[in-house]
Amino acid sequence: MASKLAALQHWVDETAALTRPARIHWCDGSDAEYQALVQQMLQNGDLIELNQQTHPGCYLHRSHPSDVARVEHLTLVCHPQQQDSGPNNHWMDPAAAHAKIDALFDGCMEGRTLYVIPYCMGPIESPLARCGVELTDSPYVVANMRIMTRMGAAAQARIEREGRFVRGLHSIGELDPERRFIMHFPDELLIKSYGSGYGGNALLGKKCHALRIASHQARAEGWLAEHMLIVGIENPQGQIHYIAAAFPSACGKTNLAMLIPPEGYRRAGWKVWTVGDDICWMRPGADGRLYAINPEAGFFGVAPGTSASTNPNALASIARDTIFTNVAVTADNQPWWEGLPGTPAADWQGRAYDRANGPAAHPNSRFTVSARQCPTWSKQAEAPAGVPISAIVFGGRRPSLLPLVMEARDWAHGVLMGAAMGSETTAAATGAVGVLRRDSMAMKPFCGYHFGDYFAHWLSFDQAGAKLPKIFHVNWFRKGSDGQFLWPGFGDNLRVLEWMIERIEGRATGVDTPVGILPSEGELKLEGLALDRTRLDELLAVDPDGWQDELAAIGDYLESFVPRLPARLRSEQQRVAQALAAAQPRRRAHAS
Ligand code: GTP
Ligand code: SPV
Ligand code: MN
Repeated sequence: MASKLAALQHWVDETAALTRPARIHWCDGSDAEYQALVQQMLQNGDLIELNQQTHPGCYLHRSHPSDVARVEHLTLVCHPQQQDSGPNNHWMDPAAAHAKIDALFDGCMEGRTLYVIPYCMGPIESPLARCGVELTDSPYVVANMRIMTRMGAAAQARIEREGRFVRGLHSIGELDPERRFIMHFPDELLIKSYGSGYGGNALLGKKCHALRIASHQARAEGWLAEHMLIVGIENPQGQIHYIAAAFPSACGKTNLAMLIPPEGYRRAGWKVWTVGDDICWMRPGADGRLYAINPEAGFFGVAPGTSASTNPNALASIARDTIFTNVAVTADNQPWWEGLPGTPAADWQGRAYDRANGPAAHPNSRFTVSARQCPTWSKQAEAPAGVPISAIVFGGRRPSLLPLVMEARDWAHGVLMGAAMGSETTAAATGAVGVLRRDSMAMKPFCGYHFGDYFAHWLSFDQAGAKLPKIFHVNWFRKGSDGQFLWPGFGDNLRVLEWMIERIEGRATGVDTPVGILPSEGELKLEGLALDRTRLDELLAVDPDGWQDELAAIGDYLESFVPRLPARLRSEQQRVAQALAAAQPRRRAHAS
């Protein structure tokens, strides 16, 4: 008996009877265990040693070429009633889903080891943290979970104390896309994932638990589980504002969380502290403010584009003890991706590099690294009570229309901004890249229940006594007529965050428009930035016709959640649409 908790022991026994592993290993989370796993994977080819002089403790994993990203069409949220999963999720009847996936699990671990991974999402002493256990036959998953979560003996002790945990069963199966499912059973606090070894499909503590299952729990318990970074902005007086920001996958969360201030800001004494780069759990505290923890302990970050000019903090973090997945390598066996200096010798599939084969590193190639290795890792990231949130930011890749920044007039307007979010798709999920789609609160692939109920849950935080954060919307990705990004982005995004803080502290007035409050003349600090006036005007322009079309499209989108669409959200959309129409009757005929 390896667990004192009957429910845990029973589930492990039952799973072993189904999957028939050759042996069972209970993970303790120790260094020795991690090193032994690495040695085993170096021998069986799951890991390839990188240059240990330049990158000590760094290894490369090449996943199956058909298994390189999340697979949304194979990801199911199985509530007993289909309508509870909503049009935002794929659904299967739970009994049918269990039967289908259990048939795949039948005998799938023969000759293999079943690893039992107890883990805690959040600081181990935090009342906001939640625990889970993942059962997997993948040592790569174990090694990644060790970096990404508080994994091992301490988590198991908490689980045995609390008696309640999220169950996640995973097997790489045959890595056959035809035999691949990522299934969620929120009522049972249960995840079953088969046939993928990649990222969010396989590291079940991450998107499956900390977002899909947790969002369902959070709704029942009065908190929020969100696809957000958490960053602390310290001004020269030493005051820190914590900001949570939701951007869809591969739209800039890791980069904003690790931002390095522009030169002038650094000299003035501004500092940036990283609390989280992907997931945020928050709940109202006794003082009415929202308090947030990062449930993760590491970063599973996008490699391409990470460089000394864009994200030096990430680059410093991954100089040692990092697992790289699907990056390229140089002739002297250093990890390489597009955006780094030097040249690749072999691409992400291990072929001699040939530009005819596309990028050397897969566009969704990643690094897995402990958050403790980040130079700007915040001490408050370990605080059991979490950090108070001053602002919530929504944003996405919008080549046109959406201004650099705008502020919601109140909570309901902010919820509308979040619900209406759109972004061009990226390589983080399989499918077409660069297609504009609605991605409410960056949660389209991750909300474990009906979006209509989710919007209502967001609205419900607006209660007497609540001291809610201000809500903003940003767009770092607006393009000019030359097709280039108008805004420099990265470190310069601090200029936008500073304006938000000025608004929070009541020092900036902003200018009211029908779509939100924008910086007024001179309020965005642009010293040291070579941004000409016409580009700035374009970045902050509000095109009334374009916005009327946008509000109509938002209205249509919201209708898709009827009958669960909250009336308050629809009335908010109508309010903005009417304000736009009143401010500027249409100039051009509607060409449709
Ligand atoms: P997930 O881990 O998939 O959730 O992604 P993420 O939201 O953390 O995105 P990340 O910060 O890894 O950025 C993804 C890509 O966007 C990288 O190639 C970045 O270089 C690029 N990027 C990030 N911030 C900016 C920005 O401010 N401007 C521009 N132009 N590109 C950016
Ligand atoms: C994302 O796609 O938003 C990620 C990577 O952060 S994954 O862990 O694969 O979900
Ligand atoms: Mn993400």
